[in-house]
Amino acid sequence: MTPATRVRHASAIAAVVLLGATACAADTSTEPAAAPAVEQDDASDDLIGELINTEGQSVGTLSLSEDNGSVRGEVSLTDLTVDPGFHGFHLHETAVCEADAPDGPFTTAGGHWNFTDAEHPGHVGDMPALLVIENGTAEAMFVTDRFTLDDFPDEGVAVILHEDRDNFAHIPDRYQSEDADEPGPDETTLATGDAGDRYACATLTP
Ligand SMILES: [Cu+2]
Repeated sequence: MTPATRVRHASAIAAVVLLGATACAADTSTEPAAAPAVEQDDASDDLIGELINTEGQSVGTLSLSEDNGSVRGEVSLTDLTVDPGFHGFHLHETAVCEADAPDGPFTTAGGHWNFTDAEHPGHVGDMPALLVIENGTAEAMFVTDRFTLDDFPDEGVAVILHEDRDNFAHIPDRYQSEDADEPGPDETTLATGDAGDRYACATLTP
């Protein structure tokens, strides 16, 4: 045994003795064991938004709840008159749902909610596309870690269901926009996913 290995050996024994001492101390303790921290699922903290269409009629809800460090979203929509298929579905930055906004329905909800430098589809408020089926309903459950419910600003945000599909800025380099200098997604695509007009809107306020 070299002097160096002897020293390491001695340290290992010391560590074992120390661990033993700690275990003994714990065994003789009369303190009740601390209960493990359990995250309470407090339904009152959930955020629920009721979406209205451009006629002001309710078409269902999006609810968001904390789920072990991530957020669970549940969507249940009915009476949708958009084409069946996938539709862009995002949180937008301003909690205002104005069907008769001057620039078009629900445009006052602003752009996608985002507090990072990311572009679409990396925005905080980018959620999975919603599949509307032939009978005009859409049901979905998803989990996201893009935000927590604590991240919501006091004024809230809006959720928007769009008329069109979200392309998630997936524009292969063989395509070039008239507005861009180079192939691939242009500025509009990187901001919106080209999901088209806004069909329904809800505010989500903590
Ligand atoms: Cu949107």
